[in-house]
Amino acid sequence: MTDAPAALPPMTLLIAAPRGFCAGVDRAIIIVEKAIEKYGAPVYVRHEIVHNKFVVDGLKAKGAIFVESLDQVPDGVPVVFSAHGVPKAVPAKAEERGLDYLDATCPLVSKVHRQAERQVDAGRHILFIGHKGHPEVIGTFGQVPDGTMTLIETVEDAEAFTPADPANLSFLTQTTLSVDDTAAIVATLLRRFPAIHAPKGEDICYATSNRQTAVKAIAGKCDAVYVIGAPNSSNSLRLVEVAEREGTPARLIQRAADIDFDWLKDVKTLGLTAGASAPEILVREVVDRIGERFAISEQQVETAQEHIAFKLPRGLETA
Ligand code: 0K2
Ligand code: SF4
Repeated sequence: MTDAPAALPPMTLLIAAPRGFCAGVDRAIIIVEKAIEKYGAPVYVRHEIVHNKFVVDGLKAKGAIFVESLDQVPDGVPVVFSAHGVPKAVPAKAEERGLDYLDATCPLVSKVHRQAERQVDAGRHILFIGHKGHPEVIGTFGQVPDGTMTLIETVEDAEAFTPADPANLSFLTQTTLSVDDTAAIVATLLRRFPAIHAPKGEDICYATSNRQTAVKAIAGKCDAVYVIGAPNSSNSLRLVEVAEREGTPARLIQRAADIDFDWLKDVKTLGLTAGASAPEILVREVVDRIGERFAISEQQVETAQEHIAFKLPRGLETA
């Protein structure tokens, strides 16, 4: 007689919504795919189109070649700029070399670029709230002349900044920041510089803030949270921080192979979400892998619905 298989331990999965791809990521990936259809392979892409290895590997298989600098793009082949945006010098250089280029910068990042130009035209010095070295920050700094923008990463930076002219300041932000940390930095700037010019709307984009609200809604009810996303994905890292601040241990994983079943040993309720650059197929992969070891019951917890889509650049709509 064979033993009956031991019953799997129960686990509730609370799956945050919205999660995963945003409209800017969708658009950026479609731009690369359509560029390959239109021009034929290879199409070069400057920087990871979005910060996700699975996405990048999928596009490589279709004929995309990823490089970090325009200098690595040979003459006569098309190049796509990533969703995070590029300094003005990059398209200028592409034009100088006669390269066909397609700009996959998210329209919400481009909006911040235009605001930066406007502030400088109005004679204001810009305090840019963001993370040093991130490609979006490099791209936004590259919209304005050197010396017209100062990076503010923390409340301490906001306390320490000494302006040449406190009456002519403005602030802008990276699109993928922590909503709560940014509010604290902005409050410090407003207290110190009451005349500072604020952006019209939020620069932190709808997708970033919706995903943070959604993970906040589940984290308190969970014993642990997994965020699916890449270690260089700013918006994904922020989701881990938000969950941890609710007092729940949280970790970033790229896909099912990264699941630590020791860490899940005593977990009865696990929260799951995904950054704006992480495809839903990886969420399903993680759920299925956990389902091999636990008797799972899945619940979606929706805090908002998203119906945003961005137009493709001219010339690609029909490709
Ligand atoms: O969150 P990040 O800016 O690091 O970028 P990704 O993870 O690629 O997500 C897409 C957002 C791109 C621009 O905002
Ligand atoms: Fe655009 Fe926001 Fe998505 Fe970045 S996270 S690509 S700013 S919609």
